Amino acid sequence: MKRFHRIVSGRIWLVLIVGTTCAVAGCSKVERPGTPTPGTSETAAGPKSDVAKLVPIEIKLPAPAFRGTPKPSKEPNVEAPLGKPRPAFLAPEGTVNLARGKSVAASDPAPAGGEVDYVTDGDKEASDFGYLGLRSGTEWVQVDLDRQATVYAVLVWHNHAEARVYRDVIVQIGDDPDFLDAVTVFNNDYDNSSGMGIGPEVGYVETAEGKLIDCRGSQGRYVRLYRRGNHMDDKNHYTEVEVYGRPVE
Ligand SMILES: [Ca+2]
Ligand SMILES: [Ca+2]
Repeated sequence: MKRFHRIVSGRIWLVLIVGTTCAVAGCSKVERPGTPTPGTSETAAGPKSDVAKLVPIEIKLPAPAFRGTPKPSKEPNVEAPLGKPRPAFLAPEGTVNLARGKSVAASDPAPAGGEVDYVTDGDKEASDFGYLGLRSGTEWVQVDLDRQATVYAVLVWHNHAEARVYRDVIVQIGDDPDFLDAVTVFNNDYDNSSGMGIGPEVGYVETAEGKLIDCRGSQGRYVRLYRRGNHMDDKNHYTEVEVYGRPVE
């Protein structure tokens, strides 16, 4: 039944939602193939001696699965959908998803739905049974990459069955599991309601393409992703998190 739903949803979207399947924010931070971005050049992404060839990272997208009529968002500072597929994101050759199968911790000791393992199990399809649901408020999940890595991009899917705008999307990378010392690579909390400072990034609409965050070669072992509900309800969902990088030698 789940499979049928995905197939039907996908076909409907192929017909009806052409031009919006990639309606995500963040595409402004990526470049066309062959055009190194500031965050993926050998000077910005790592040591100057790192002259690895830049290639598009390979991303396997889930099926588009919007259902129902989207509830208009009144959230301020939300960028318009790109209206076309997200351009390829370039990173040094050998960059892979380091998060797959890795252990996940969450701020909520008793998640209302799902398991923390869902965040890195590789299943990104839209399903009410496929996401980790955390309590309301500012909550986080944290992926342990097992070892320090140079991170070029984080890709996250919340609940992409609906066109939700998640609030206070904050992503940090650090070597300390308690994140007392970490680098913030994305923060779109415009009113500091999560108490971590006002962030410069804008909001975006959740879709099957997920949100790609340019991490510009930040190094660390842990990646933490905060949320504070979304424009439809106060729930925090995590379907999948991918961390594209290379282990530090
Ligand atoms: Ca998953
Ligand atoms: Ca906020």
